Amino acid sequence: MNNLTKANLPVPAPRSSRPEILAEEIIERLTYRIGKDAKVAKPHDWLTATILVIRDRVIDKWMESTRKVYETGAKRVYYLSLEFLIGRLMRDAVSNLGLMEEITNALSSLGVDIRVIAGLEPDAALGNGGLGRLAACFMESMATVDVPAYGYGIRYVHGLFRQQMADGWQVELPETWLAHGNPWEFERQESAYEIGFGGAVEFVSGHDDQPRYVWKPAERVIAAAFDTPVVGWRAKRVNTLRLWSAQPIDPILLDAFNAGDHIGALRESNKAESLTRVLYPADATPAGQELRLRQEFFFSSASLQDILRRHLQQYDDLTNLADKVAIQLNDTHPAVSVAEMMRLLVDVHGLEFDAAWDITRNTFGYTNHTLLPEALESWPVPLFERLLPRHMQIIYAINAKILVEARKARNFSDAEIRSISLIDENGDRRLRMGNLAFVGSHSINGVSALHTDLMKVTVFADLHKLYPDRINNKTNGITPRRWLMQCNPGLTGLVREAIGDAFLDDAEKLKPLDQFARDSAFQEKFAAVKRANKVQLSNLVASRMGIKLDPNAMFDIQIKRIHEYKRQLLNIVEAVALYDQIRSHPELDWQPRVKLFAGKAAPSYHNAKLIIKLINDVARVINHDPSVRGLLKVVFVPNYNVSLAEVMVPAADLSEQISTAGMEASGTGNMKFGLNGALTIGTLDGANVEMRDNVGEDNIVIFGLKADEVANLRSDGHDPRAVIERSRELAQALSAIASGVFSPDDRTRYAGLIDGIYAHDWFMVAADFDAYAAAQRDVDTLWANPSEWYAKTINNTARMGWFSSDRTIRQYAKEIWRAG
Ligand code: GPQ
Repeated sequence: MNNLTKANLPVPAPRSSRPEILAEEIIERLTYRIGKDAKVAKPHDWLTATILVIRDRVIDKWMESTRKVYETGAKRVYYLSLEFLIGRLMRDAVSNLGLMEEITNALSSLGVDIRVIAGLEPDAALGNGGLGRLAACFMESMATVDVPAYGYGIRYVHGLFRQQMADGWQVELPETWLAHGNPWEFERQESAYEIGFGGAVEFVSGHDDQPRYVWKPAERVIAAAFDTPVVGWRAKRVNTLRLWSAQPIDPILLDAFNAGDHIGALRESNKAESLTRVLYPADATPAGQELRLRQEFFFSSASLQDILRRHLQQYDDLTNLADKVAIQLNDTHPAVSVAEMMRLLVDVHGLEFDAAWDITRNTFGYTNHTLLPEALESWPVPLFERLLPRHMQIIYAINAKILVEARKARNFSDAEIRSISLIDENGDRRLRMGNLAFVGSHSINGVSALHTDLMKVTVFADLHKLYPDRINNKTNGITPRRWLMQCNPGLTGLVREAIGDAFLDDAEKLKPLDQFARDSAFQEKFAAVKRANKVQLSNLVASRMGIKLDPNAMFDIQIKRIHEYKRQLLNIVEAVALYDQIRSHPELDWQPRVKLFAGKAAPSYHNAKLIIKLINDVARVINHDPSVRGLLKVVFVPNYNVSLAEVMVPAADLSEQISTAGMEASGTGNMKFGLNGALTIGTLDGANVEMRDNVGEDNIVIFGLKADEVANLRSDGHDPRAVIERSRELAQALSAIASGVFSPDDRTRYAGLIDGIYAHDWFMVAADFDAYAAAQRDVDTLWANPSEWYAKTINNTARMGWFSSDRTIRQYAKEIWRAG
């Protein structure tokens, strides 16, 4: 068909949104796409049919958005991330399309309850925690604020493991989100690329005096694209999340098969497919395994080949790449992209090295998400060189260029030069991915003001001296669609009643709600919404765990990955101290509390898993002790994921954001809770600092050491033993845990964990304990005064709008991408 006849092809009319039509289409999909009669269809079939109908509405907008970028020549933004923690999509899509009522009615006319089938949708967990969830919020916000963007990542067959409890211990089970197929995605067999590994580099003499090289990989696999449309609020725009799946070049080696080697015949195929089979479950701790580096290169190379193909198809010119393309590296996981872009520009497209370098640097931006030294990715040079020999060469060339530049720029000491180098020469030689991402980008951003300031004086101190204009801050945000409107319809309805609808399009327009903070009629309604959300969570806990919660008690919640720096241990030690106090001072006016925890531990993180067990051990004792008189309950809710967060966040009275100051880059759970009307108890860490600035210091409970105090204490010598001896409550709680009061079946279970607090207290659990316990008693006092409590929590909802990821994305678009 030639282009003329193509241009004359009819475009289908946009789909109707009338419930009768929707219902008809659902039956039609059930029959012709799924092959089921409505009479025998299972709930899953209804879900799939419904998603297919919703997807059609999304497609109309999707094509329009894609067409528009071609026509206007707008700059495209590419967000490269090894993780996208998406969660369920149906409610999000329906709500952003504005079809909630219509779909609900269509389904109910067919005798189907939307809540029942919505609960069957798998929770897509292609990520570990905050970093992956941020990528998902960003995808939704980029569509909302009309930035033409593509997310690129990996289509893991198994997302983050399912967490089960066995006698209080975490057990990991495989997750199978694709078991019933994935009706949201489109497989694009035509968008497939070859990805190489290993082999050798060959020298080819060019016509010019520039040496030319070609990489001859020893192994090759295919990257195949799967696209999921991402709808923005009010369906203004629909962007694409493109996830790569690895496939073998030869699905079966027929020679081997015919010779009787049936297993060997599939070896290639298995090897290719294992590349994208599972998500690495470690959060902020590099696994350091070859497969991980293969995953990183695989998705980087596929994405860059795709980006260049699309660009060349439209512009047939690479010199304007940085004007038309912005690529954001979500942490260092895709940092090898810097070298791969250079290889593609120089070896494949024939650009000069220096010209290619300018294009590369002007195209990339890099977001850093942690300062933890153990979390900074680096690869042993021999491993990297074996897997990516041409990239290693290119990196040496980049390094030479940078170090010459540094020597010229100013009088750097040898130590400073060593820290700028892309190669860490201390011990075995390692390639520093953070440094590679830094020098290959025009913008390096942190994720909260404090974190960005610390970046400049810690990990990137010397690179910052060399390139003082590159580090900038972009404080994280969350999408208010998922994290207010969808997860908390009660509060959303109440706010609309009070201040109208403007906040639906601009979260900062929640501000007028401030006027209602001290309005007792409004406070009552606000409290009723909170209580209803607590009842909902109580029902979930009752049905999953058989534990009964009192929705009148304060719900005190800490949900996030289990990590020592996040200090779930501080929280549970305080619970033990409180338990002591309640028993020894029964005459005092204790405020009933339920302490809820949820979160996964990396399977290889011993102390994190032990902390989960400790929480469960403490829960068992406290929850069964009649002398507690229902004043304290401890619950660890298993298998934390996005969907569980959507129930827990709206039900929180108190939000625990208690990381050791200087260690949490930003936090985003903190924002979700504040927006949903919880009071925060927290340290001056990450974005908590900016939350305090926004909500006002009277509306947040801040305690503990500040980041500089932690640093000073660590360098000047902290004597935890002396601190513990001065604090009776702490000493008693620690000794109870260490001596086996909560683990009669294994009295020494926690001896090592508690020993760490006595010996070095790296995470400042002892150092911050008294301040934390005192802050908790302040919280009790506030809770005892409901009108004060609700005034503060209403102020929180009113003042958290700035933490919308729409604001964050607008800042990225304006200051980093120059797009949109
Ligand atoms: N974060 Cl390096 C992760 O979730 N995983 C990681 O591997 C790294 C960081 C988090 C970080 O701990 C939080 O403070 C941030 O709020 C979040 O990234 C998003 O920036």
